[in-house]
Amino acid sequence: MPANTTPEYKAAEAAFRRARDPRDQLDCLREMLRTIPKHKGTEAMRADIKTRIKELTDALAGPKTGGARSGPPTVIRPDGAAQIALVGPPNTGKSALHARLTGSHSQVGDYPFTTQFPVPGMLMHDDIALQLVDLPPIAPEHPVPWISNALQTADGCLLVVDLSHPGCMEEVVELHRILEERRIHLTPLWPVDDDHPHHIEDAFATVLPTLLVANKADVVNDIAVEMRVFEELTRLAYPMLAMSAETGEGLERLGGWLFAALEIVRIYTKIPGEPADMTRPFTLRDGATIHDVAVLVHKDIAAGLRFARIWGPSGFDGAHAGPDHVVADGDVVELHF
Ligand SMILES: Nc1nc2c(ncn2[C@@H]2O[C@H](COP(=O)(O)OP(=O)(O)O)[C@@H](O)[C@H]2O)c(=O)[nH]1
Ligand SMILES: [Mg+2]
Repeated sequence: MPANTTPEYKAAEAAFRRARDPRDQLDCLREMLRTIPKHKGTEAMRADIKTRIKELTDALAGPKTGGARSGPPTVIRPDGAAQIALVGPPNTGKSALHARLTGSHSQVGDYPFTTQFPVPGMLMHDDIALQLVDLPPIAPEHPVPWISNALQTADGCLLVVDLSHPGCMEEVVELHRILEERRIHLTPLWPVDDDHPHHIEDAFATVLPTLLVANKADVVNDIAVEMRVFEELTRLAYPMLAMSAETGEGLERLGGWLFAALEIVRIYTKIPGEPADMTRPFTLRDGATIHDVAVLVHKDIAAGLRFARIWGPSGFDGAHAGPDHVVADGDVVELHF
């Protein structure tokens, strides 16, 4: 962060870090550019902001006929309770996992670099959906110019590795180097607090909570031993799950793992005098309040909110609660405004 910035600029930067929707990010970037003090000390930062604005505008524009760029958009608009990106070296089975977990038709190939563009898909867990985004491999021989924009919208990532492949560790080291160059930092800590992103003094750093997925467990002799060896030799402390896209082994644990790690809270809303809608919860994060629920329902409701009645873990029998009341997973909430 450049020295001597204004509170206005700091607020815009904090909002940018929190923003997940690329369109909101673009608004925040414009606000950052508008509020940043214009002197020598902020020159590099202003150039960075302009580059980001240009990249994001291009990414959102999608295919351009007759232009230099063509193909699908490179930024996927977040959907569902969270967006999780699949990253990893070539041929580790990212697309095979994606297809099996989400029912997508992401192309699986027995040659590297089959996946060229982000492919979204939804993973169902109980009554919520998590968005999984399949991505091209991250490897030195295949630069992906838009990778930081694509990862900026994610809440976390699956680092998919193939422990049966002899070059696995070198590839994972390379992957980290490439990502760090693009200012993307993987962390074993879930979830990330956007206001204090691990003390990285870089507005454009992306800090991604990471789960290591040891895929192809079906062709590894003793997957638990291999995972321990990998952890010891690489010194990477990511939480790990073993899986096989081939046999389906371990796949059923992913939804629950992500739900807990992301600290997702499901809230069911009801209208006075009517039964609650128990089919489609709103999803928030641990620590969210009645006010946050109201914002999700409608911002006009949030503005005029007086109180709520709550049934469930954080209140019972329709007890009254104010806008600051912290909700809990499974609460039924009736908003009064
Ligand atoms: N044995 C085995 N092969 C797998 C598994 N997952 C993927 N593959 C194979 O690995 C190759 C690469 O898969 P793909 O999903 O395209 O990898 P990506 O480049 O990471 O997207 C394909 O031949 C897949 O059939 C698995 O769990 N076990
Ligand atoms: Mg692929």
